[in-house]
Amino acid sequence: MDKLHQDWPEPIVRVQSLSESGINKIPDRYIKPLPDRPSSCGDGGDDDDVNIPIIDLSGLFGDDANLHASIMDQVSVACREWGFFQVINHGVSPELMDSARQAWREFFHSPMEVKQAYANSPKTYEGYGSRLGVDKGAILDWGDYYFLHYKPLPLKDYKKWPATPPNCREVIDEYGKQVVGLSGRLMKVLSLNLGLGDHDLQNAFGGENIGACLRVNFYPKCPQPDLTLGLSPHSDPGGMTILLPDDQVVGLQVRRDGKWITVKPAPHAFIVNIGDQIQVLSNATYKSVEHRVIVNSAKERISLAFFYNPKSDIPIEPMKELVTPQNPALYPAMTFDEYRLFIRMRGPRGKCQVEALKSPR
Ligand SMILES: O=C(O)CCC(=O)C(=O)O
Repeated sequence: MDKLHQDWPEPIVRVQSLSESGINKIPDRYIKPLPDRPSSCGDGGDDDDVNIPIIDLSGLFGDDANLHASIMDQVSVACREWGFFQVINHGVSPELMDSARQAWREFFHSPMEVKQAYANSPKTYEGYGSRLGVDKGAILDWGDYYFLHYKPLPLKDYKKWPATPPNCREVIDEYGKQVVGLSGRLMKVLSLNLGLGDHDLQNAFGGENIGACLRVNFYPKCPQPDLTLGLSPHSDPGGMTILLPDDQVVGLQVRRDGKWITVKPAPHAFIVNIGDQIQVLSNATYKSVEHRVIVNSAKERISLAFFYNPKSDIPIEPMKELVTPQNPALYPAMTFDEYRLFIRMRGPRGKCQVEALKSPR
């Protein structure tokens, strides 16, 4: 049987159940090798004074040409130099952001039998999960999650979305609509900044037929946070990620110049990051950046990662306008379906997956 048609290689243990059982030592299978632990000296340490750029989008669609140019420029610098930035005044309702996070908190605090009804499998990953990757004996991350599809329409299946709390499906629906709207606006900005027409990047994603999915991450309290990670280093395989972080607890770290920078979220900000597919389409003008999540012993943490992806069955390759004799195409064409299959078998692995595609021609 090929790897993706099997079930999980070992019985699934919910990290939340482990955490709530009151253990004071984490099981061996969550203990990371020394160099991968959060405060290992080998990673250059954390830099507390630095933050990713914060960009106020409020002037983006107004009449002030200077302000407009300045915002375009801030996004351009953030995409080229960071691959990660925060946006405020982005047009998504702050109340909706709060209610989406609250609905998911309530879901994760529902009785286990309610959550188990949505238990997922590696075939599609949809539903309630506790591991990524199917390697038997793998060291696992300290987190549970829920994964669902919002787009395209044939994949959007309300029955696979939680019915608890009662407003959950309605809130996800409206949240998805507004975040897809924000993603479309950002795609235009990126496209123009790459020197393309405002619709070109979106068209390369398949126009209206993009994919969009949500992974809600739930990181329970951890009695030994120095030994493990909530989510191992990875770059996002899709197009662009719009992350709603926890409003109380930090945890996301971005790799920059060999150091891990802890993101300090601004109130009601979204964290935007470039995924592997935009790295490929932009011929590495914009790069997806490695990130990871640390956990702590005092507070649980929740985050909503909304992945805005190309249509899954069209070839994604460097855009012809960005390929010249001086800048040859760095990647071969591959559909997002093919790429995702490759990633899902292996789980989070830093940036080695997109790097493995590199083939100067
Ligand atoms: O929890 C976070 O802040 C980041 C989550 C993340 O990187 C992901 O879901 O891919």
